[in-house]
Amino acid sequence: MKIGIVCYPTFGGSGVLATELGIALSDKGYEVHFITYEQPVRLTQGFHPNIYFHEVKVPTYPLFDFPPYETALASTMVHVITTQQLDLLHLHYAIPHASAAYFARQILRKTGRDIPFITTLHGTDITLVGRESTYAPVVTFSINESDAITAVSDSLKAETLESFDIEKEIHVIPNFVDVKRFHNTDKNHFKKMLAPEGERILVHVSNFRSVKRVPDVIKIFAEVKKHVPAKLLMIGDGPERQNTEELARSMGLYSDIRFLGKQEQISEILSITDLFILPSATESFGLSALEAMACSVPVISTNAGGLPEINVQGKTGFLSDVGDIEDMAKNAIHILSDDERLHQFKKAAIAHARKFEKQHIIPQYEQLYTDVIAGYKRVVCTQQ
Ligand code: GMT
Repeated sequence: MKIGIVCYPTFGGSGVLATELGIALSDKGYEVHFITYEQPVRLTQGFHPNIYFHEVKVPTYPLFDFPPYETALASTMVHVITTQQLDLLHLHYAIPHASAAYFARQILRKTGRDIPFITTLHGTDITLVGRESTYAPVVTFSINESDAITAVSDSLKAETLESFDIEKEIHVIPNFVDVKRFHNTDKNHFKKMLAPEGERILVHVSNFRSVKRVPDVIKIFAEVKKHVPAKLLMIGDGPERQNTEELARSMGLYSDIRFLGKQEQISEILSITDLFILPSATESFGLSALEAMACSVPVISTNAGGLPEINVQGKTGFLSDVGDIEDMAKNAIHILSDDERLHQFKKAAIAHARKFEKQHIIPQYEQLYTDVIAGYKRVVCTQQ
């Protein structure tokens, strides 16, 4: 089967998941064609003979204050589907991928070709951006035109049905983790460099957008440090980074916090981590927390969106209301202040993460691809 995967190539969760899915499918013998504007970040590690990358080029022109990416994407889809004879398109993040795919399919139908497409909803395409009135009519239409719709959590499915007039079934296929790559390895020499006095290491990973409430991480850390010797590693980059660094400085914490920017070898950092902090205002799933759990790291998070589906209260970590810094700090101190308790939380975190191992989840996508292609052929035949 030849599958086209359309995604954002950046460090955001939807692009990471799409790339991991493409790699897993290629390992199983599928031919995978990524269509996006840059080489996806996780695709830069290792060579995959079954994977192709087709760059979407958006030519500039003095008239274009906003270069028309969606038009360039639809045209690239048409070229790739035609020349590579793809069987299916799988779109990650609805905007603008689903509407571009609808457009490409209309063009292809004029030439007698046809192809089904599946849209996977990831989060902010539904919970924040997609429901804005400037986008909502196109998002609703193009989701409904998809031959199948998936959401990464029960919570995201419920939010989609609440916010949009959806006429089709939404299949929940949770995100997954590759435990061969995300597992705890011995990096004690590295730990000694970052925490020479044996301090606990706390980590936050995100794209530093306001939805992640990154300043809350600093405030939680300030409370933790009053009770437990600790260091904080901040991984990722984005619009809130500067504010957050300023906050850390103004609170006199800068020497105990390292802002490491975008990192590719996250599992090495997670291997020396004692606690993962994710205080998001909304989070459809929380892939970064699952990757931390796979490396035996317990999680302090909010109870927003799909987080209760991966973080188990009192077992793999704790969940608090959005903005309740005091409660998150109290729970962090509870986990970190006792070696044996920390050990139990670490064991529970990895055990729960294993339920989301890629070999349990990839077959669900494979089955959906087979069903969609079979259903699509039947519909096309009866229409002829
Ligand atoms: O918030 C991000 O990290 C990026 C965003 C995206 O769509 O690229 O992530 C969303 O998709 C991830 C993969 O399915 C989920 O794990 C994240 O929870 C989700 N982010 C939000 O809902 C805020």
